[in-house]
Amino acid sequence: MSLDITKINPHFEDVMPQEYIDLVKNGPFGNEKSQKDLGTFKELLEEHPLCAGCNLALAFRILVGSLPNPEDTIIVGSTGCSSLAFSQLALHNIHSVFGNQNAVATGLKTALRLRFPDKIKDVIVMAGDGATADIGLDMTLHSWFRGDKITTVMFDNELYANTGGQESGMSVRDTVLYMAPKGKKFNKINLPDMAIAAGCSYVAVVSTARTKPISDCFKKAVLITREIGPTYIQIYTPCPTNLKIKPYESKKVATDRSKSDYQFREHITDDAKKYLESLKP
Ligand SMILES: Cc1ncc(C[n+]2csc(CCOP(=O)(O)OP(=O)(O)O)c2C)c(N)n1
Ligand SMILES: [Mg+2]
Repeated sequence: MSLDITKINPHFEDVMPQEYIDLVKNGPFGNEKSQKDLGTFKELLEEHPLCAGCNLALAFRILVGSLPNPEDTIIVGSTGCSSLAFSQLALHNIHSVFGNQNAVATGLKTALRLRFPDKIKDVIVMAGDGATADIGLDMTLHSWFRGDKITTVMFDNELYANTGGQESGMSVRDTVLYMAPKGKKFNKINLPDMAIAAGCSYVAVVSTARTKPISDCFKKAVLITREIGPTYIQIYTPCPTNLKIKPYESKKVATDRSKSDYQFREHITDDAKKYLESLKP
């Protein structure tokens, strides 16, 4: 049914834009992809206005290229750098007011469950660290407390990038930013541990240093969310513009941090593990 919606009515084939024809013929609809396939198929996000060397853009591309069922997915975003890319995305998405993304996702998930009780409908939140862990922390935590079946992804560039470089709860202590000239005065929030305590069935910490773990962990999270409960993926996505790093060196920053204080980490509950096992052919 959902796949039928993406197909082109034969009567309109001659007037459809080539971009859309390519998406139907050689895109990810009904044809699951991974990060290793990037560059070989028509992607849902091909252009964006984010800065050169933006790690968030890289993470975003990998995520939308790894959706298990893009034709049955709605992404909820929030204000921030990522919202600039959402407008280029060939997929249903909602822009929520800054910080409200998990509350909006809860309402959406509930409505979809009632309207389509027998169908898979993946609701995925993708937002910055400020939206997720500062102004939206209440909404993030309460969606987890309620056990809402939503996947939450945070693009952690450790600052408010879009508004010129204020500190966020996710900034590292003592970091000096354009708009935090005296340095941040308290520690980085440990949101992965809070997610575990709040009842997430699966939590992963990854970075743009390596693309495969982003794809693998995200796929696991979306599948677990469907049947077991909320999941959380935190991706370190350093911002070259605010950190004053040359675009071509920004990935190296991710690599260095992934070897020190931003290492790969994964938490999975027994139920979630069993469920993933049950999906294996
Ligand atoms: C309700 C509300 N408060 C504040 C803002 C201003 N604002 C826009 S983007 C942003 C920071 C976003 O930071 P983050 O979520 O970390 O995303 P990033 O830009 O770093 O990707 C803020 C404070 C807003 N648009 N709406
Ligand atoms: Mg940010």
